[in-house]
Amino acid sequence: MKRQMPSTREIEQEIVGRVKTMFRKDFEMATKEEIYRACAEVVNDVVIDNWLTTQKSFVQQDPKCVYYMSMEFLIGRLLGNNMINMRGYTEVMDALDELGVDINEVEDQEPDPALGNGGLGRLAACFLDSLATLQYPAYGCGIRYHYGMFKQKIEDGYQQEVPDNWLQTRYPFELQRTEYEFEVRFGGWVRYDSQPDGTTKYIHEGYNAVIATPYDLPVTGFDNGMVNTLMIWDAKPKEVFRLDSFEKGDYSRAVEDMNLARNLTEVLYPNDNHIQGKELRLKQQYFFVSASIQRALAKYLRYHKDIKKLPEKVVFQMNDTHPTLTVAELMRILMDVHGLGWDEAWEITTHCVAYTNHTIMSEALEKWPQDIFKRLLPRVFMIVEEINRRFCDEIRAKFPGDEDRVHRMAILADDQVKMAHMAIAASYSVNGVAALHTEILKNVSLHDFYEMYPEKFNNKTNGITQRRFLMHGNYKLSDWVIKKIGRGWITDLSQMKKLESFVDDKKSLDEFMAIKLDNKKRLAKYIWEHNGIEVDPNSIFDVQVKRLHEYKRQLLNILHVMYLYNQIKENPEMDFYPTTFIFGAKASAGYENAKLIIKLINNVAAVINNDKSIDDKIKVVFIEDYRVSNAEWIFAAADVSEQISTASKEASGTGNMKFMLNGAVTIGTMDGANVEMYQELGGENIYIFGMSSDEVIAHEKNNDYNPVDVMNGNHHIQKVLQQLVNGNYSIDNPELFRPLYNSLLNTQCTAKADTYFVLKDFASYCETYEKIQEAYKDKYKWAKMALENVAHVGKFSSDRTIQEYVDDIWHLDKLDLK
Ligand code: 73E
Repeated sequence: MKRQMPSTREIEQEIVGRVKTMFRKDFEMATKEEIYRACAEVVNDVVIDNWLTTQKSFVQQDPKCVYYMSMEFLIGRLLGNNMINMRGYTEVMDALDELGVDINEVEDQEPDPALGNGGLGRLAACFLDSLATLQYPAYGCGIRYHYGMFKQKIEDGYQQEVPDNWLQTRYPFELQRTEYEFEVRFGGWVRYDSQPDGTTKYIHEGYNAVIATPYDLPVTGFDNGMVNTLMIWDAKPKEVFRLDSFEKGDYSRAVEDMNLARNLTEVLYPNDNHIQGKELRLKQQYFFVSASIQRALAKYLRYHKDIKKLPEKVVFQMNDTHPTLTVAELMRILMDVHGLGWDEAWEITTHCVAYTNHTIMSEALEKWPQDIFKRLLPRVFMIVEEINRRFCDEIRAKFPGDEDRVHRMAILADDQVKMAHMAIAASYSVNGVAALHTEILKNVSLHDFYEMYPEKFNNKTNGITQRRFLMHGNYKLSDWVIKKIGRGWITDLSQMKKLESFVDDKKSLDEFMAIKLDNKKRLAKYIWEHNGIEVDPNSIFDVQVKRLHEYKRQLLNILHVMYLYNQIKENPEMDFYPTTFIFGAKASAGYENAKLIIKLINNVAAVINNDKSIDDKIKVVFIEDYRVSNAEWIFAAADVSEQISTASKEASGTGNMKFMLNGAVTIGTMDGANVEMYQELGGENIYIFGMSSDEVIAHEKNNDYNPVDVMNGNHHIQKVLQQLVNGNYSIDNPELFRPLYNSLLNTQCTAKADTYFVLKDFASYCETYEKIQEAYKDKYKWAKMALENVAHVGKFSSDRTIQEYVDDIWHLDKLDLK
């Protein structure tokens, strides 16, 4: 039976009681942090009962389970999320209100668990939310990084990275599970032992070992009593000192295990869409993959005897190539631990693993040097060699005489281990994350593999959870929608289309825009408190928030702002609707151009915001430390959503969907899921500009794009580019932005220039932006467009995405919680 949250009155008493027993304090003396901890326990109490019930149903019903393998889970804060899903948010808010405390301040005490970089990690979190809400049995498997995504400080316009010590004080939502610890081994060598029956036994010796300890986090479903589990793994040394080595005086060997365990889970690699190829990352991958598989198999074998039937109960979904070691590690365990032969083990493995591709960016492709791989994972490497040998034979059988193809597709080639190739060779399903992306995989990036295994390829367009990104982040709009069309959309977002009946009703449009204005005021206050910049809530809020990457083209956006500023300066009487350009983005620490773009945005902001002559027509704001918690407020306040990546580069995007859900109108390229938003919305409710992905891909292939020609033909671009290097935005050091200038033009050397077609799409972007300016002036026209966006967002719920994964790939049954 589902346990419900207590009444407001009971919650109030419980909070006061908890503060007393946990901190030996009267409520009046408690700090905000103590109140937060008390609230967390009140909510945990309910969550844990439901967690127990869910786990009992697991045992009774013995359903098939998906293990979502991901190096990143960007779950965000849990208190608010769990209160919403337990249907107790209002009750806790009212209880706190009675006690004279603001719920926002209480929620603000929770560290934002930032165990991910961006879209890929946040997608994993949305998927867990939807799995629990749809009542599908699932485990998330990841890493308990001690330091998550760094906190960003802006000093003098530059990004500074500050460590995110989220575990400094006890995290109230995790549960250490020492009873599910497993050993994970690195290094050493493999000894062969011939058996009397003619088979060979492989014995791993001389390794370093760590103990993997899982911490379980509850994943609550919405209003259904379902609580799934996210297990994040931490490492501890097997022996603090190896006594044998220590006695022999080999101190460094003695502390090896200890150091290995210490380093393993220390920090998340803060790179989005980029792989550095550091050995420690390979260790992290093997660590969590091995531990997760061991736990999954232990659970399976507790209730089943026949390991060969594993695919009936278990599926491992690999979130990009990062957990691809799942393939080889499962093979190893099935053969070396459970004694299966190769063919039996391969049969099981290839029916248990599926792979999602998230990017075509070449710098994000995982390739490990074979020597490192072999030294670190000697037995696993042997297995990869055999997978590769058989895979190459299979290619030769299907495409006789095509050795070029064998070389292109091999798992082991060019002294590297190509993780995507292994993932595809072993998976029974390979999916892209938006329709266009999947087509590009099939026709371009993974074309060889598509020709080999067309039946494996399928598309699963990404989605987002409306529980966090509307109910929690924008409760005013959420309440309004409930008033208009009821509550069905909370678990069935397609019902938003019922809002269609209000798009021509002026009274409804007034209410809708009044909520937007309130949300803009809330953000304006945040900006005032954090940036000291005064912005006008009646101006257009134009927002681009996402990781900083050249392909996402924040540079195009800020160059356009520079252009608009020039226009207004040259023509002060020009008709221009005041606009606040809002940016938020973290750059990977070593990504020089990305960091310089942040500096440029801040310098442009400093010049424009202080120019009295333009009458506040433009404001530019860079929001520091963009993350899940402030994202919710930013989406809620946006009028215009900037989704302006170079077509073909953004596999899907999910921010685009969050803006749409909150009634912002998109200006974007035909890239990723924007294409499907366009299909859902019709051309009148979205602003599309720029080259198509086909055009981009053709230019890349023919190598025939010359940005200098574009510049020469457009004096607006010339002026803006000159201003990059004439000190206009960096008086002290006119050369500061030269690297950006060079990246766009590169007149000196032969290196590629303007890889992401910023200048090529510039004119089209400017033209399209003028239409937005025009449209905003017509209040009802704009309101209607914005509401059409909410009404057509149905497809982009992660509930829909998960149902497709279940139907086409995982084949799970819903858990019965009655
Ligand atoms: O388009 C997004 C997509 O919406 C894509 O760039 C992102 O995944 C999102 C969810 O599908 C993504 N991140 C990474 N690859 N694709 C990535 C690669 C390496 C390290 C960390 C993240």
